Amino acid sequence: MDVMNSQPISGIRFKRLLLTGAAGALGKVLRSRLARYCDVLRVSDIAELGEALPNEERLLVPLEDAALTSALLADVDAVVHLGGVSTEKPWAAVLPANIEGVVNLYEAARINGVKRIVFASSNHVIGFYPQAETIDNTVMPKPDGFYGLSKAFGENCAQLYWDRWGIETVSLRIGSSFPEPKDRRMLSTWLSYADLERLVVASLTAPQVGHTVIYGMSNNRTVFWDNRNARHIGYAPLDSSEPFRSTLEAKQPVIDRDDPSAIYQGGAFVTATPHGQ
Ligand code: 15L
Repeated sequence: MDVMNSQPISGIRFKRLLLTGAAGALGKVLRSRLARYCDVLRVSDIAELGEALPNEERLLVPLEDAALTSALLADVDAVVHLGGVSTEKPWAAVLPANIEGVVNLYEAARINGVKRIVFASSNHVIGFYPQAETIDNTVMPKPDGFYGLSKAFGENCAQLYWDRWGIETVSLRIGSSFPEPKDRRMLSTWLSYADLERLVVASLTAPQVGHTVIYGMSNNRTVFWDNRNARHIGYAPLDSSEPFRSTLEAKQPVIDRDDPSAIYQGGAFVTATPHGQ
């Protein structure tokens, strides 16, 4: 269970926000945090959502069901879309959740007049860039598996709905959001839970975003990513992986330069089989 140690950012109030994927790892983190910024937090998932918080509406909705997804977006001010597969999986699992699901979500936004989506994309959209390179949000995608490929599709879907229907999205290429960084790669990719909240709130409230891609990382000293093109989001991370560096470097003193997970930004995902074998 995430222990919130930050005060909510003041002066932000929505009537109703929708959080999809609320039963997932980051969904659980954001559920209690986002509830502080709205009169009603509508939460959805395909998994059991547990006990309701006082200002919550809970709905079990498979996003591959277009009609249910359309109803899910009725009367919401904005969506934080975490729903779907969040790690490497066989295509049969990725297709309904992350491809059909994302199209249904954007169609539902268009039908219901929802104008802002915060889309949980992933660093696995660009996982095959080397760790030795610093990239910004203009590089060509280099997905490291079916999961990363589906997130690249989601980002393209966001771009289409901005260009044709004026629905704004901030696509968050989330690095590694855990209570603490777990290995040397995460010294660069770590996103603390408090910074995740800051990133999502900034993405919901920035005045004009069009479709913006931003990397989800804390204020780490060593980085793979450059967020200067996304300054207009106003995301100001306050945490850093630096306090964990000495412990993680002592645990993993030698980096195997022949190990793909040490070479590429996507880490172990670049060799994870997408076929479930
Ligand atoms: C992700 O996209 C995953 O959802 C998460 O479980 C982490 O493994 C993360 O990427 C990462 O790259 O560390």
